[in-house]
Amino acid sequence: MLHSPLNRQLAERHHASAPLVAAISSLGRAAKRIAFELRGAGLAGLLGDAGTTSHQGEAQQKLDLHANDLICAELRFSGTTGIVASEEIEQPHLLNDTGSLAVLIDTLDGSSNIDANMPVGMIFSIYARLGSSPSADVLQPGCQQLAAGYVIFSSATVMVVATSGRVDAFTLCPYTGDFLLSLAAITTPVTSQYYSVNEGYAATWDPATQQFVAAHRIGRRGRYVGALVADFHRNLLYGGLFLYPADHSSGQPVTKLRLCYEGNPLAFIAEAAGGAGSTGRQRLLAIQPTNLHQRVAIAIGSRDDVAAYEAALRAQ
Ligand code: AHM
Ligand code: MG
Repeated sequence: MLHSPLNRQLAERHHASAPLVAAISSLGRAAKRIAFELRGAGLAGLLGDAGTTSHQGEAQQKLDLHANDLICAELRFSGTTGIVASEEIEQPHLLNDTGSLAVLIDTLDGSSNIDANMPVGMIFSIYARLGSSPSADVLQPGCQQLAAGYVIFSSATVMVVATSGRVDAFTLCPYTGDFLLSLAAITTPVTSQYYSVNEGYAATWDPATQQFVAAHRIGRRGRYVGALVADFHRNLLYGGLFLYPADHSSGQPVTKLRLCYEGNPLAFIAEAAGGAGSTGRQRLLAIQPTNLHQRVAIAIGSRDDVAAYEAALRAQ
């Protein structure tokens, strides 16, 4: 039923457990705060670099750090999240001893776009804790996710939530402050007229990727915001193939996007909507992560388009 509130929809249609509902609701509360703060960030002096670098040596935006604090505080308050891991912190943190869930967060993906008032997103991935150690809790293959989702902060703030077999979108209602069901049981087209890739890097790709993109683009339309959640969201709704291939210019493949924070949650959502997620050579959700912050090549979106890319790499 459209306009059903987030909690009710999760319990009734996703059959989510009470701890899972509590964790996703707390992410929703954090998202409301972040949406509010993003609107006033330019006035409050919250834009720009924080002057710090992440454990991976990347410049952190003030809002990256602020959003990370807000999300961790809400997850701690939920009580059901035991462990949190995020792009902004090196090691997983223990939030609640008794919490049964591990939550992985890309706090503000595409944050370098904030100063230009472009869309940004928060991505989340939720697992049942295994209980042996925090690193075991967060280093599970993506196919073990209980739920995954993202929030896109754009002209509207929309949270997309997937559990296995169901994807729903909830729009933050500006009148009531609730996330209300706005698209139910989303399915993504199996093939599409759109592709999303940063073609400025074409010379750095392996020859098979270069040839594939050169052929695939003919008769299709390119759409690339450069903010993953925005590119993924558009492709989820209208169909499309998002690619972020490895850069081979140094002789070794170098990839950018993270398996645990970006690849796995988005692949879980894509698969739940009838799409696919791959490195080009293997299913993303089948990878056993070895490092929380490891990076992968990503091909994600319409099922037949992802399969065509995989076939092109196999034929190399
Ligand atoms: P970030 O985690 O530093 O924000 O970088 C991730 C972003 C993604 O949102 C986007 O898909 C990608 O970087 C764009 O990269 P590029 O500008 O190299 O095309
Ligand atoms: Mg990111």
